[in-house]
Amino acid sequence: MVKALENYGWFLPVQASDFAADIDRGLIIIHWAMALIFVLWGIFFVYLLVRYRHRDGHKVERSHMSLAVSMTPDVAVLGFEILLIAVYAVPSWSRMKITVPPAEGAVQVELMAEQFNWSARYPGKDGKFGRTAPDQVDFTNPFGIVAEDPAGADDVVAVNEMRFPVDETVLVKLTSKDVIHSFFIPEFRVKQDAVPGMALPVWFKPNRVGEYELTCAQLCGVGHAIMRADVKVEDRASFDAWLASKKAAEHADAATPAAVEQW
Ligand SMILES: [Cu+2]
Repeated sequence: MVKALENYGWFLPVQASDFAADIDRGLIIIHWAMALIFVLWGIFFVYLLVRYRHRDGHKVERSHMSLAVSMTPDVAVLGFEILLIAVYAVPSWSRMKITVPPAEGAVQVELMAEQFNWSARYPGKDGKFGRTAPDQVDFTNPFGIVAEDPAGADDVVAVNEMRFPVDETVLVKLTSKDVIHSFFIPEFRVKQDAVPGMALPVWFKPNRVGEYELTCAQLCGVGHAIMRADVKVEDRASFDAWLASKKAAEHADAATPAAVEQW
């Protein structure tokens, strides 16, 4: 079980990917700006209440403020928002969502969401995913990996468990088997809907060794709340050892049919 709660304090969760600081910068700028606007408007409002309060001998009078003066706060807020979109939001969005890193050199993972599990597939030592076929899908083969394809022989499948080597770019191919789910690792500040019929790229570079939690962020049915996976970021050697152990366990399972039959 994940010690993910340790990653949360009074403010934002710990930053565990290269995107985190950038996302947090936006959140912090927007919150401080909103707090400032809230306080300034509050002061102005109280000033008006006092300045124009009811007093004997004073009558309501219309006065005319020039349009330029009355529009100044609105124009200032609008200008700030345009600046935020142009200077911060668009470049960050482009970096995080539009510019897909090349698959070569990245840790590739296929991640399939379904009610209510996350199945991950790693390509194994050859770096190639084996062919899949829908008629091969069963409980022990969630991706339907075709046994005859040599590229698939070393593929590693993990259910509700993902690991990533630290400081390496991870490229996830995200799919869904049934309804819309959403891939969300708060500490990475990465979120992406998993849409049936689409294979969507998600990428990030975990930069903090630790344990995290992948949660489904899209209400997807009665088991939504338990749709989660353990995520561990570790050094390269531990990651490779984990892949090898998963593969060994798979072979052991296949060698003892009883392990399968008990399901
Ligand atoms: Cu879900």
